Amino acid sequence: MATTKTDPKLAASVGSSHKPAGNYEGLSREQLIEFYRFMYMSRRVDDREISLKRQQKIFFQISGAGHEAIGVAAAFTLKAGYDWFFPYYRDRALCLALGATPYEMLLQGVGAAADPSSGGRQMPSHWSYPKLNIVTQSSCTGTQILHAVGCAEVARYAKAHPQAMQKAAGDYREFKEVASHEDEVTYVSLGDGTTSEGEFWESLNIASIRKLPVVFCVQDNEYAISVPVEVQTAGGNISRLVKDFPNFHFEEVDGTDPVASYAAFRRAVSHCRAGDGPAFVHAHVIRQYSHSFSDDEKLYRPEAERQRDTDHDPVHRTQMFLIREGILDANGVNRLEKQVDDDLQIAVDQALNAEPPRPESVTQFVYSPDLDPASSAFESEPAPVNPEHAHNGKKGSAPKTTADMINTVLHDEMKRDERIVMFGEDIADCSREEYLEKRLVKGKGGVFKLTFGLQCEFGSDRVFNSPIAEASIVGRATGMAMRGLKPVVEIQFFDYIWPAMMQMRNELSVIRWRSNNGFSAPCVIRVPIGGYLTGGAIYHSQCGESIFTHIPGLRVVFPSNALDAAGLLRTAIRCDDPVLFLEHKRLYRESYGRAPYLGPDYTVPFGKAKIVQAGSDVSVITYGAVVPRALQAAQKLEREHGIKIELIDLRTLNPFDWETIAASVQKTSRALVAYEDSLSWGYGAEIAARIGSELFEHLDAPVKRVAATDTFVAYQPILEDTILPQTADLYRAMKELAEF
Ligand SMILES: Cc1ncc(C[n+]2csc(CCOP(=O)(O)OP(=O)(O)O)c2C)c(N)n1
Ligand SMILES: [Mg+2]
Repeated sequence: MATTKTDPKLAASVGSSHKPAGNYEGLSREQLIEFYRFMYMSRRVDDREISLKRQQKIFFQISGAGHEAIGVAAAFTLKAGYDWFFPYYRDRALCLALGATPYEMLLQGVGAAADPSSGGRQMPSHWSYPKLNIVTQSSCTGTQILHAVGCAEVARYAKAHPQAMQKAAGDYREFKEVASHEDEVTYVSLGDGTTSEGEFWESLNIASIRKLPVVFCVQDNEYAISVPVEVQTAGGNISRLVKDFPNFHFEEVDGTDPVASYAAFRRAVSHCRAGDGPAFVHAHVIRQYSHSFSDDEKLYRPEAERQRDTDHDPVHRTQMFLIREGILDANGVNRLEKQVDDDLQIAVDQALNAEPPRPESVTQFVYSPDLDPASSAFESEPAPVNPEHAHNGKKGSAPKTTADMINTVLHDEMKRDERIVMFGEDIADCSREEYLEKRLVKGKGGVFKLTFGLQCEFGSDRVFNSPIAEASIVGRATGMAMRGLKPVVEIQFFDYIWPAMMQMRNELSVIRWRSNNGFSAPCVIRVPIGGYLTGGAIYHSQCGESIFTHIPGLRVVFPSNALDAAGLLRTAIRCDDPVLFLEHKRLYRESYGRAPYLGPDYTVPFGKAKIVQAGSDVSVITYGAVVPRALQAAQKLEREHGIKIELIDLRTLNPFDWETIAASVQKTSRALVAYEDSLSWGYGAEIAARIGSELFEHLDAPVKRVAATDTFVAYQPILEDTILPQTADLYRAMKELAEF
C-alpha cells in the first residue's frame, strides 16, 4: 500500500467516540481511515473524469465505481514495488492505494506526453506504473492472466539460478535486470465475464499444476457490458466451477465490505507467500455506473435493479461504517473528503495544462532503442571450423543439417545464458524424469527433435513440456520476458499458432510501444512452417508469414539453410525484441544448405539479404524453401539459355533488406518475387508494390510474382504439386521476364 497521508487535523477526529476499538481483522482505525480515503479518492477521480469527458477534455472514460473496496483491500495486503500486479481497468482504487496518483491518472486521460503509463498512447484506466510493479495492460479481456502466470514463475527460477540474474554485457541482458523476491506474490484481476475466456482456464490450470503464487481476483459485478452472469457462467457462480483445482486457496467474499475483503485477501496472500500455491478471490461487487461512458445501462437494467446496486455502494457503506464504529465523525468525514477534493482540483488543473506528445514520437519504442538486431553489433567473423566441437555425437567439422544446427545453437546459447528457458508441446526429453534417470528411455526432444538432449543437459526447470494451449505458451513467455528471463519457446506447427495470435498481435508485439518503453518482452518463438512435404495437407503445410510481418514490433526471421539458421537464431536469442523464428520443415534435413558449425558466437544481423548467386538479367527475390527451387531453375536457365539470374535470399522478413533489392533491380531492370504462401496479399505483394512505386523508372518489365494458388494445401501429391510453386513455375516466370 502507499504510505499513509492522514491529515493531522483529521487525526483529531479519529477515535473521538467512546466506543471500544472493534475487531477489524487486524486493520487499525487509522488504516480504516486510509482505506476510506483511497476509496473516496478513486470515486472522485472517476466522477471528475466523467465530467471532463462530457466537456470533451478527455476522450474516453471507464470507471472503477463499485469495485473500490476489494481494490484497496488487495493493495493493503500486498507490497508495491515488491509484489507484481496485473490489474484490469476497474482497478483504479488498487492502483491509487499502491501509490499511483490522481494526477498521473489524469495525465493518461488527457493523453499527455508525461503520462507515466503510456505517454498518451493508451486509453485511461490502462494502468502501467513500472516503479510500483504495475504491469502495462491492454484492452483485451483475459490476456493479462497468462502474463501473471509467467511472471509468477520468475522468483522460483531466480532462486534456483541466482547467477543468471546478473546483468551481462553484449546482449539484451545489458538492458534488463531480473529483480525478484523469494516470497513475492503476483496479483491479477478480471471481471466475471472474462472468466469465459480460454486464457482464464489455461492460467488456472498452469498455476495449479505448478503451484504458482498468483492471486486471481475475480471482481464479479454480475455484468459483462449488457450480458448478465447467468448467461456467461454455467450455474451463475464461478466459484462453484473452479473449486476443484488442486493447490488453490479459495475465498468468496462480499467485495463491497472493506473489512471482509481485507480479511479474504490477507488469507489468500498468506497462502501464496507461504509457497502453498495460488489463491482465488471471488469478490461480489457492484457496477455503480454504466459499463463505460459509451454505454447506457438503462437500456438493459431496470431502475429497481440499479437501485439495489446503489444500496450496496461500497464508498457509502464504508463511510457509514466509519461513523457507526466511531472511527470518524461527520466532521472528520467532511474534512477528509474536502482534502481529497482540493488535491484533486489541483491535479485536474495541472493535467489540463500538460503538454501533449510530439507527433514525431509515434515511431519511438516500436523496437528496442538500446539494441538493434540489424546493427553491426551482430556482424561476426565465422570462427574456424573446430573439429573437436562435437555435439550429440557429431564432430564439428561434419556438415550439419538445419535441424542439427538449430539444436547445437540452442545448446550453446543455453550454456552461455542461464536466463534462457524453453517450453512448448513435446519439447522436453521426457517429463517423467525418473525414466531418463533410470535410462529406461532415450527421450523425445520435440516432434522434429530440435530440442533433443537439452532437458537432460540443462535440467527440467529450464526445458519442459507445456499443456497443449498455444496462447499460454506465448502468454507465459511474455510474462517471463517482461521480468528479464529469455524464453525460447516452440509452437509445434505453424498451422497451430492461431490460438496464440491474440497474444502475439495484441500483447507481445506492442508491450514496449504501449508502455512508452516502460516494459518490454524480448523472447523467441520458434515455429516449424511450410509445405512441400508430400502428404502434409491443410494442417501441416501452412505458411502465412505476411500475417506476422504485418505486426509492428515483431521481428520475423525465415532462414533457408543451416548456416543462416545458426547465425540468425543466435541473433534472435541475444537481441532485445520479440522474434518469430520460422523454420521450414522441408529444409530441416535437406542436403541443400548443410554447413559446418562456425562456432558459439557466429551471428548474422537481421535485415541483410544474401545474394545466393549474382546475375545481370533478372532479379529474383525470395526466401525459405523457394530458395533452393529458384536456384535450380536459375541454373537450368543459364545452362539452356545463357540467362543470368540474380538470386536474393531475404533471410529476415522484418526487417527486410530493401537496399539489396533496390540495387539489384536497378542493375537488372526485371524483378520476380517468389514465395510459398498463397499469392494474394502474401509477403511478396509488399515487395512487388515497393519495387513498382520506388523503382518504376528502372523497370523494363512488369514486376512478376510466383506463389501458391489462392487455396489451401491439399494432401494428394498431384494436388500439392499444383498448389505450391515448383521449380518449373519459377523457370517459366524467369524466362518470360528475361524475354519481355
Ligand atoms: C477479448 C475481448 N473481447 C471483447 C472485448 C470488449 N469488452 C470490453 S469489456 C467487456 C466486458 C467485460 O466484462 P467483465 O469481465 O465482467 O468485466 P466488467 O467490465 O464487468 O468489470 C467486453 C465484452 C474486449 N475488450 N476484449
Ligand atoms: Mg462484470
